[in-house]
Amino acid sequence: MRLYTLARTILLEILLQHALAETIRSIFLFKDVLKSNTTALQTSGFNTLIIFGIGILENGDIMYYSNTPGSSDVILASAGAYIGGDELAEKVRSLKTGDRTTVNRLEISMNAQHVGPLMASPGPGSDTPLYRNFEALKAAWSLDGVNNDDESIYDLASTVVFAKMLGEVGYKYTIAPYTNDGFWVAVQTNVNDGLEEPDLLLDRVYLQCYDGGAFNDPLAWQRRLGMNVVPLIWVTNDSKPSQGTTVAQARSRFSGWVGRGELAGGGYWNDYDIEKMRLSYMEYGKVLTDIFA
Ligand SMILES: *[C@@H]1O[C@H](CO)[C@@H](O)[C@H](O)[C@H]1NC(C)=O
Ligand SMILES: CC(=O)N[C@H]1CO[C@H](CO)[C@@H](O)[C@@H]1O
Repeated sequence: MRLYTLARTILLEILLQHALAETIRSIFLFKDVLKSNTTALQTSGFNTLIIFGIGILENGDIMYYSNTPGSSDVILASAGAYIGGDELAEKVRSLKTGDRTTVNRLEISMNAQHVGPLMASPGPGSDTPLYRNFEALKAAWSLDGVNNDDESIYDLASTVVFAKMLGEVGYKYTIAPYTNDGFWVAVQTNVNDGLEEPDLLLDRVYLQCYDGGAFNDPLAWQRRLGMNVVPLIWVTNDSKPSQGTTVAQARSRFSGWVGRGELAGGGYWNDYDIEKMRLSYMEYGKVLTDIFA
């Protein structure tokens, strides 16, 4: 009986992990976190928030670039210390810790600017400013992952070294491709070399299925990458209305894909537009909780 109970517990845990691993419900935070409706972000069914607009400076400092009128860029970490301010740190941490929050994973999203030169010199060592800055930021913001949204540089060698450095710091590593699948397959293969589920370093792929990636087929990308992906669609937006997706259209696109095969989850680009266009977080979130329960 004891053994049976133990076996059942283990089985349940495996099932649970499997289920959790399959139901990513994400949204990219384009708006300054200090100005966005964090209550809505916590309570609309999302389990993953990805904070957009992080960049590395030439000296290894980490910057939070403002994409919101009236906000300015903030240096988050320098010389191995977090200097982004308590208000911002508390706000970001609250996304995962609020009383009613459904969020259990926080990532920052960045491009590949200065990664190549910094990996060449001083390199990825644990005593470098870059390493220590990422360590300090992880602690201050309680981060789980770093998302690589490289859309221009595509340097394989430095990308892989940097990803492994972030793994040493304790981050998971994710990507957000819209094109260039050959590059991303090589990144996945190299970053995850010798690793297996559930210990993959590159453990998530957020695939842009709008704008430049409008014609991406998540199922085709999954076959090439050898892992399930999270397709992203763009909510209604007045800068490129043709790329906007209403709640009803979002439901139909995600259902269409899921009807053809299992996905890792679904997600949206981005919160700024939801607020600017006075859309409903709850309605967009419900599409994800219905389809990726
Ligand atoms: C933020 O979202 C919550 C929950 O969706 C809503 O009740 C509230 O009115 C929103 N706050 C603002 C300032 O829009
Ligand atoms: C994410 C994004 O590109 N949002 C845009 C939506 O439209 C407004 C203005 O129409 C832009 O300011 C945003 O940058």
